[in-house]
Amino acid sequence: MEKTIASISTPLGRGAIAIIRMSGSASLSIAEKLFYSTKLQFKNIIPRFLYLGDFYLDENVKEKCLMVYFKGPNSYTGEDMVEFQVHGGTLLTQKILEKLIENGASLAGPGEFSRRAFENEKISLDEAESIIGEINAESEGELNASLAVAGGKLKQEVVKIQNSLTDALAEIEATLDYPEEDFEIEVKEKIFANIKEVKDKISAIVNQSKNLKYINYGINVGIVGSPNVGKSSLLNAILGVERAIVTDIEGTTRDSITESMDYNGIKLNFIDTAGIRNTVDKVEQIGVEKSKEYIKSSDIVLYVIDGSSPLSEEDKEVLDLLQGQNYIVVVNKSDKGRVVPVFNNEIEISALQKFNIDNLLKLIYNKVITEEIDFNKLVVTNERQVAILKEALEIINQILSNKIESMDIISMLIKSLWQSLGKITGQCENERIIDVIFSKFCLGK
Ligand SMILES: Nc1nc2c(ncn2[C@@H]2O[C@H](COP(=O)(O)OP(=O)(O)OP(=O)(O)O)[C@@H](O)[C@H]2O)c(=O)[nH]1
Ligand SMILES: [Mg+2]
Repeated sequence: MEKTIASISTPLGRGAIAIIRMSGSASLSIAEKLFYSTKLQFKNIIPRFLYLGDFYLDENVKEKCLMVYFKGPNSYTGEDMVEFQVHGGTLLTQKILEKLIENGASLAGPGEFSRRAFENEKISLDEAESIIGEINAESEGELNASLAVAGGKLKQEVVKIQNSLTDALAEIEATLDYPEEDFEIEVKEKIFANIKEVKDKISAIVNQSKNLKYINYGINVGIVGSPNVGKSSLLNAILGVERAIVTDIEGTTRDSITESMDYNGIKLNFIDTAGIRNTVDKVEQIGVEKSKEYIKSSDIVLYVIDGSSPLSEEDKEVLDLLQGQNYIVVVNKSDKGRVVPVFNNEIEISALQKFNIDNLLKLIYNKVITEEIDFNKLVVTNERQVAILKEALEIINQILSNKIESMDIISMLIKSLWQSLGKITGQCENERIIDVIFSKFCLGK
């Protein structure tokens, strides 16, 4: 018999309420030894009803709390479950957990509740993964994408595709019974049309997920330029708070500062850097080196210049460093008039007067997100799932390549396509990969 597991499911630390839960066939009998409520007879317990009572930590020490029982299979894990809602506090929750373990429960490992949910077919593998995505989501886009997958949108799509592949396999079987030439050609055409449709569906999902890196981690935007052009002022104008120190002294910013904001569901991570110039100051030198590194590692660079005075030698040096990078020329201090020439791919702003900042954000977004993201469609943000979809596309291309004549080979490839897709939902994924996936969960989930 499977062990009954227990864990604290809310974050550790002080909070108004903490939840400790158990899953497994002994849940109720363990609870019976420790929880007492005048309203409750355990043999007549009503599932999903919240009972107020006392949890006995000791013969004389009790803690008022709420208890709820979920009768399997109607629970998160599919097993019998009991949850206690208690006053938050590290020591108290720890003691309650210890009590459950003393009375027969085992400590749950990370993701063990969700793993049981998967094993009892309450959730598929892609749904489990997107639950991790939801927990870790930092931008609205990432959250929405994860919610859709957790809600079964991807699974439904995969199952639909698999069903049409099963139909194709059945058709192939039929040709083996009727080996006339004409019939075989007819069936082949039908199958190819079917596979092309599958290809379009998968390609659409993969295309939507092109921006996966940006949806998951955001766009890194380096703010670089020579000293005093207004880089830190720009960061502050974007954030709407005085985050970075601004002075009229060259070399004010020495260390880089990163701050993020949400734009259209995508996180923009701005990195204000030290003005690039030759300097004897050791600390500033390190800052300048860092700025140069940020030029290379950013997804897009804002090359800030002071438009009200001619380009300096330093400005030109920075421009040289930008060759080959994705960058926008940000002509700042427009309030003071303009003397610099017009650049390709520029935008005029005033950090001081907060002029044109919204348009700058739009420009950054459009220059990086070249494939429009439609969060109403299915967006897969999990790297493993996208890799499988790409693998499936490769098999499809093999099937559609004109080189294959034999029905046997087509049938074999369709089978491997079917199995490949099964890895998304976990239908035929091996134990080891499943272990890795669930180990990414936090404790108590
Ligand atoms: N008139 C005007 N002044 C600005 C504008 N933006 C920045 N300044 C001024 O320019 C000076 C330098 O601004 P910072 O934001 O510190 O410049 P920085 O590029 O971060 O400078 P370093 O950190 O030294 O590299 C300050 O006196 C700002 O008030 C602007 O749009 N218009
Ligand atoms: Mg600065």
